[in-house]
Amino acid sequence: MSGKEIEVVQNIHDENDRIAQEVNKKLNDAGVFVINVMGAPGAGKTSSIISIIQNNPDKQFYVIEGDIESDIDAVKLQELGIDTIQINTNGACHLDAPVIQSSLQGLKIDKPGILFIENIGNLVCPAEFQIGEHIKMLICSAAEGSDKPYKYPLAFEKADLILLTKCDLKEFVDFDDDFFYKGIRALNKTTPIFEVNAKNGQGFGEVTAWLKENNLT
Ligand SMILES: Nc1nc2c(ncn2[C@@H]2O[C@H](COP(=O)(O)OP(=O)(O)OP(=O)(O)O)[C@@H](O)[C@H]2O)c(=O)[nH]1
Ligand SMILES: [Mg+2]
Repeated sequence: MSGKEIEVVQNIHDENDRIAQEVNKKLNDAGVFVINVMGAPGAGKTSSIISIIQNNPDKQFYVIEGDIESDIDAVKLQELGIDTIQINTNGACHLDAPVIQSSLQGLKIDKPGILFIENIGNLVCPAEFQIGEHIKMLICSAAEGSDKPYKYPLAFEKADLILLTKCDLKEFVDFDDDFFYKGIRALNKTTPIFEVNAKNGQGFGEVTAWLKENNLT
């Protein structure tokens, strides 16, 4: 990359971060805690969001669903009575702060609560862009294999909370716990890691307890 190209990329990141701060301030002032949900396609992002919400029936939740195309996830959440809007990027591999800023006009926020922003299914690009979040929650499924922290380090390094989903499938995919945990801890010494199964709700009680301990719900 030439010096000029590096400068342009840096300017794009700086402008994105400035808008991300504005988004964060606006939501923070409204008493809304923002969780950027990242993970590969099909890792279990939507299923985990639903499980966490169902574990906290008395709390107010909002969801912004990011997908390249379709409204499948938003419709699923809306049918469960969850305040959700859909964003389609029509090709872009991640959400950015300007997209979130303009989409907020479509989300009626009238109570404090938690806003999940489900990022585009992708284990690379979403980790590079702030979108106004307070924390990043990484969803990684056992079915993806235990080597993912080694191959896609940035997402694991930046995560404030990690959910290892589809733990019911571990035995069928030769999942190596020690290898997985060792890979994460080499990048990120402190992030809590919860093992969950959205098919029977296992592990989501612990996730809820962590959110409560940290005064997020
Ligand atoms: N066995 C098992 N299947 C799961 C679990 N969590 C999710 N799934 C299934 O995995 C598939 C993908 O789940 P989603 O929650 O839609 O994944 P996602 O990350 O939101 O997918 P995209 O939005 O398309 O990137 C669905 O068929 C789910 O039923 C789990 O804990 N165990
Ligand atoms: Mg989804």
